[in-house]
Amino acid sequence: MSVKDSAHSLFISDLHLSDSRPAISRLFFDFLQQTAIHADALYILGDLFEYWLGDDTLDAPLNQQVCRELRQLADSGVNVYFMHGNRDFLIAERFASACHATLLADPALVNLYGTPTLLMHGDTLCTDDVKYLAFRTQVHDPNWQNQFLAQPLAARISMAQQARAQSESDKQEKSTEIMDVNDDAVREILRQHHYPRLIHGHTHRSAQHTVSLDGRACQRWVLPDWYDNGGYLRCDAHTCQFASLTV
Ligand code: LP5
Ligand code: MN
Repeated sequence: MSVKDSAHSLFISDLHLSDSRPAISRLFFDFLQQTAIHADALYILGDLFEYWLGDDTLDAPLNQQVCRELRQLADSGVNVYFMHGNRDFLIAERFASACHATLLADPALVNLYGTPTLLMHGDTLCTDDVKYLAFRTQVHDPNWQNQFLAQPLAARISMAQQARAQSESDKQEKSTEIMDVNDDAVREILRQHHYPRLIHGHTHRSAQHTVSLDGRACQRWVLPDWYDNGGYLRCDAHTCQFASLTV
């Protein structure tokens, strides 16, 4: 069977690549070279990096390597798409063009082999997490971002570390329900986009859900994180299925 006969796209998110977990970076590069190379498209739905402090960090060794590997994939004919997560929302056009990737808005509605499919990172569906959403509004403000990006790198690293520490401590106080998607928010976005299939990450609770809504059954696919091992979702014209990758 030729590659075209088995046309498919792959979806990943929440890799949280960082120098502190080199095995996951290696797993990702192997995935790009051995698995993603056979796909029509690779969709990275946010949190590729543990955090991103600005496109002026592109020449850090790990960032450079990730970019080189993505560029090789794109240059071999695979469309590479990138959506922001809550850790790497500062990725901008300079990064995307260096990697030969296309930045996607969140949400993005795509026609996947005839099935309308809504792609999201997933954080905006967690509407019960009021404290997180307030933080998100602040750091998505263009003025805040310009001021942040104008700081020296050492100051940005320090602020990111403080934010991470605060986030970890706040999460101890939040229930698992608060940090999961809100069912009404899911229904609302599905209605707004005329009942597509939904694929998102962020919650790290990989699963396939069926949302019964207004007499229809919408599929919601939640992508796995890449903390201990890795994984991806593969969709073709007929079906979607999860696959896992072992370090
Ligand atoms: O990230 P994760 O998955 O562990 O938790 C998320 C939510 N937390 C966040 C915060 C990020 O982890 C912070 C790191 C981002 C670095 C980006 C670049 C630098 C930006 C610098 C910003 C100052 O996204 C967490 C959710 C959870 O998902 C589940 O959905 O609950 O939300 C929070 O924990 C938010 C907190 O409740 C409130 C925000 C605290 C940040 C305070 C900033 C203090 C910095 C002071 C600097 C002088
Ligand atoms: Mn996330």
